[in-house]
Amino acid sequence: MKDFKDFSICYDAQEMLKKAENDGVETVWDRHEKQQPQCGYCELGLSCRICSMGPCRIDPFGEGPQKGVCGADADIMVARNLARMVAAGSASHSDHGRDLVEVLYKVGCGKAQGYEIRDVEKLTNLAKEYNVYEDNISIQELAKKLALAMMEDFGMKKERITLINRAPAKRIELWEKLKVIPRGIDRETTETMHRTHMGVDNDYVSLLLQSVRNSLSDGYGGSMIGTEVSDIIFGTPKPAMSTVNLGVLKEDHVNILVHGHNPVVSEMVYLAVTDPEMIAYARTKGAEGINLAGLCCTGNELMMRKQIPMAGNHLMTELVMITGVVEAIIVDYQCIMPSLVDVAKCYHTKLFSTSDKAKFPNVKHVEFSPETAKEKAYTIIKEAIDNFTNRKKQKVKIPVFPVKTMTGFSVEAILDALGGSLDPLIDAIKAGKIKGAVGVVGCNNPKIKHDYGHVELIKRLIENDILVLTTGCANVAAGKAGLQIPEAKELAGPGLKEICNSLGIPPSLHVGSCVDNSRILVIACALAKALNVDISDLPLAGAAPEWYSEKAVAIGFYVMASGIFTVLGVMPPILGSKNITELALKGLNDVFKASFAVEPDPIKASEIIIEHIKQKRVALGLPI
Ligand code: SF4
Ligand code: MSK
Repeated sequence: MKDFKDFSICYDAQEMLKKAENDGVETVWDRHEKQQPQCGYCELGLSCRICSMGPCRIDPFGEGPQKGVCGADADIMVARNLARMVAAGSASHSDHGRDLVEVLYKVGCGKAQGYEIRDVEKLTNLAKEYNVYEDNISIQELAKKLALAMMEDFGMKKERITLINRAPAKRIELWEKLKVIPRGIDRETTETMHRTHMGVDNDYVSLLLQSVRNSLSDGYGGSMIGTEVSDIIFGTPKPAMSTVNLGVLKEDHVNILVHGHNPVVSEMVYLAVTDPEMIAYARTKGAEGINLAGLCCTGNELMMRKQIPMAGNHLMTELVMITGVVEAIIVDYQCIMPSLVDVAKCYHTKLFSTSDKAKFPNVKHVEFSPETAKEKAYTIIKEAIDNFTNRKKQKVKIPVFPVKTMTGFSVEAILDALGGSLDPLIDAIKAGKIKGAVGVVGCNNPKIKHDYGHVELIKRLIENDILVLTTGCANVAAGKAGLQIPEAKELAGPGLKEICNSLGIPPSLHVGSCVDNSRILVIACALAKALNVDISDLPLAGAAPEWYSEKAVAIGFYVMASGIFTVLGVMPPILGSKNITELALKGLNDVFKASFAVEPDPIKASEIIIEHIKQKRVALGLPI
């Protein structure tokens, strides 16, 4: 008998896993088990299939081949594989950012029905930052100008991307010395792919430096643009309450879920489900109304701005359908497991794909573009409503009641909560009330007990007076565990509790989706500038306790390269190269003044982070 408590700490997940077994539905955990043992060469980074002289592998025990057919050794193989992960991750975030810039441009041209400029102040500020501001032109014209200027960041017209200038002077100086300032967002990804072709860059250090440059083109480029333009078009998030877990689904409503990363589609879906005519139509089918909920980062985007409830994170995306009450899942792109199509077949759920970049066999594809998004959203919602009558009562089970969670902590919202400046936060850090801050980010991975890594780490950090900022799937874990409501201050150490009390904030803040890690960068840069130090001097750390995605590798690289020590819960495929392992875990400190640690046990990870923060405080002459 399987004990599903070994799979997830969440009761809703455990109950749905039991039901999956009864319903004969295969899940990500089943497939993970069937894959055991996973390939040891690949785990170590010691396999290569870059060219057709291969595939090749290197024997880690020194008995078999030590070089690929082309002569690539372990260092080259590991570095190339890692670099390609960074390139894929950066490309994903950056292509998402580009889609938003295109919407901004079409809003400027008056061709994007349903979309508008919601944050004029941010538009104006960014136009100034991009040096394209004119005060005698319309908002629409300004949107167009900014979009065109941002598009240039993607190409090779420039020496450096614009928003890299947000970093403190000392960091920029270091990046200049190391020649890792990104020149163009697309350019760096292309160059990484070029360098990792057989017979181009055969020096592992050089490959890793390019990986850093590529990742910075994501963090201060594609992702940062993605966040800023989303705020301009959809509104800059403000703190507000919402709900989370499978209990957000409603038995008497048409349940529609949005999944993926890009808010371009989901915002139009939101518009359609709140239309009284559509609600009236749902009533004609016997439903009380329409219930929209989110999954993964599209869910985060909607929750941050519209307080739409969150059904679950990465490992919940199959389980959500096992409730038997989901009429439709509308997906955009990224982190959408192909298996969703098989799970949907076991229930009445209809899947809809919306991007030509992310299609699924046998799934209805409704192509969204800024020009047609609104009408397409209505088409899908109508079909979802029609599907309500196909629901099978005997298959329905919603295992929990929803829990409250707080959302909306954009940089602007954090500044507002602090009274308009970072000074109260700096004073609290100086006085030791807040010992430091940690970004806990990233996915779920069946290699780690679902949500255990996130929740245990966050609990330990906040009880040690460390403020936590969460993004991506970590938000959902923290929210479900009740760590993101102001009442969670009771779980915090005395200093952090006092600050949370006076500001009315939780000790763990929902900062947004995966691209919104850029918000954490902005805060780190602003703190360093305010104190006239480098980011690496600050008592900060990053953690990705349950990461799975190539995007997380890109994030890890740009966070480390920004000077922030980063702890990973899952080992990246680097152990096959002693040189690269040594560099990642230690040597990077001499180059970037930050490095990585890998620790799957969240309690031990918290101890490593707490010690790191202590050391940074001592170096700054602050009380510990
Ligand atoms: Fe083998 Fe070299 Fe080709 Fe990789 S690039 S598959 S190591 S021959
Ligand atoms: S959704 S990248 S599983 S955080 Fe951003 Fe979650 Fe990771 Fe996808």
